[in-house]
Amino acid sequence: MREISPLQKERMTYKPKLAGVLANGIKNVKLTLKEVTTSVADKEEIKALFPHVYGQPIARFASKGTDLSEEAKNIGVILSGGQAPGGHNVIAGLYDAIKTQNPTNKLYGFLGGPSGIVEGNYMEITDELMDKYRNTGGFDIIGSGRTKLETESQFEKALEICKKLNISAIVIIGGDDSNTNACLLAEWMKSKNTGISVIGCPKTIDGDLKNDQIEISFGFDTATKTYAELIGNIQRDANSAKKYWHFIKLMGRSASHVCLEAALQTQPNITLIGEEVEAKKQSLSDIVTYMANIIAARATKGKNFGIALIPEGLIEFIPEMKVMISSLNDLLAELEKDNEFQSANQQKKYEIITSKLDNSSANLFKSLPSQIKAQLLMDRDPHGNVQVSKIETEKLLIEMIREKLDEMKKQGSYKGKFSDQAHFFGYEGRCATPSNFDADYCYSLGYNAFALIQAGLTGYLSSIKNTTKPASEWIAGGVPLTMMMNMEKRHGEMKPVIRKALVELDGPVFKALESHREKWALNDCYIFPGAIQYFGPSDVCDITTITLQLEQEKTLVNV
Ligand code: FBP
Repeated sequence: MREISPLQKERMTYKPKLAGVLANGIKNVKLTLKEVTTSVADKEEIKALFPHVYGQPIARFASKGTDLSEEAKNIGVILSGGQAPGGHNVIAGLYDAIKTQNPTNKLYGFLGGPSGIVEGNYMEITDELMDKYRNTGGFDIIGSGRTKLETESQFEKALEICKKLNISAIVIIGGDDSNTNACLLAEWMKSKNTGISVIGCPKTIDGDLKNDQIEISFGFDTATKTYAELIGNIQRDANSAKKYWHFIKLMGRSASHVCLEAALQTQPNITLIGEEVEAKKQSLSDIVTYMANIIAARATKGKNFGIALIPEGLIEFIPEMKVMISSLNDLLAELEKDNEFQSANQQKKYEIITSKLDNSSANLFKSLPSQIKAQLLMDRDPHGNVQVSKIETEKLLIEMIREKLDEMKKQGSYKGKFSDQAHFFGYEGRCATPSNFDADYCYSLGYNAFALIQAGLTGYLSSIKNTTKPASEWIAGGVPLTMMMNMEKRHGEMKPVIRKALVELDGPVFKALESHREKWALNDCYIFPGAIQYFGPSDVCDITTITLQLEQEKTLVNV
């Protein structure tokens, strides 16, 4: 039997492209420090919490000059949070950078996410190990986890292990919450004069870790292309059988970027965008009416089938739900140590909850089907987030739409047949083989992280810009982590966190959807993107997401 697939074997030989400025190695790189920065909000609180790393300048590398340190260094690396295609290539870029600089440098991987550094679980990354994982999806080289790093004792344990392994820098590959960890660790390490720097790399399929300096988080490109392939396949199926309405929930904990990008790639009949629902103050019943009306309008044309995309984070954007979930978060944090609540059966828990919520939230909670109630009460993740991937919004909507259509049938405004299929695409895309874009981008992010370390920086996020251009024109540098922070309520307390980038309703990406969706609702304008291509013409293999193109070029490319 095979040990690896033919594609994986071939893919291992792929040489990722490196950002132009880094292509001759970091010995030929010069650092420029730009303007000083402030946090996106809550400046005084963030400054007080991060006095040693707050307000640092944006860093840029130029290719002429040799002012980075040539000191040999051991580095530790952590993969943190949800998997995203390309994580192994960040490690490969980092590994190649440190070994090129000095073959005696060592790279240690902490196992199972941030808990690895606290518990002292690690392995040395060797040539043999690294070569097995180049250009592959997943985080399985060292594993990942969601442990929150925030206590003095965790930081002390991290320092202890760094001293033992002679580690002078830690690279944390993660999303907003993981890079909040990175910032807290950087601050602590600097405050204690440990000489250990901490650098982050922007990961998340959700696409919500971006700003003027970070054009895209890695994994978004591959994950959305994978979902778009699956949606396209379902569209073909729906268009062939003409008998089902497919409701497809797409991952993305909060922001609807994944859903929006997948919609632009596939042109389905209905696309919900959480941020729009919030801005228009739409209730659950408004959403159901909107969807039912499209279903009814298609039925009048004899089309009892269609495709609806639903963002995973929708539920938290519906104003009434948002209020209820926020009260639930506070309540659950309060009830965490309440023995009566913790030992109660599910029915009793619902009663305790409804007795403590205000009237409108209590009534909304009561009106939900019991499986949704149970899903809403599940444990928050270690960063205090509701685990939206476990809430079956697509099924909730189907149930409510069915009831609405029955009502409309009685009133004579719907004469069709409604048969549904529910899907959730999330985990299917998080470990896909990275696209050429993610393979190259990630490799550059990792390589660049080492340049930031050798430039003596700490509390920075690795930044590669100009990414819609060929890699030879990519710009490398670093963004201070405090620049992206604000204060948010987590587990019932105000905490410093990196602010998520939500879909901008006046931006070119949402506008592209808005200007086409009426046509896509009634006519079948489906696009079938097919599988990601790794070999072949560049305009098929190297093309970036529509989101990135529209955001960077501000033109309606390909739509
Ligand atoms: P990150 O923010 O850590 O990248 O994870 C994002 C995500 O994939 C979300 O889209 C999803 O809601 C969540 O992770 C699922 O978490 P888990 O892997 O713990 O089930």
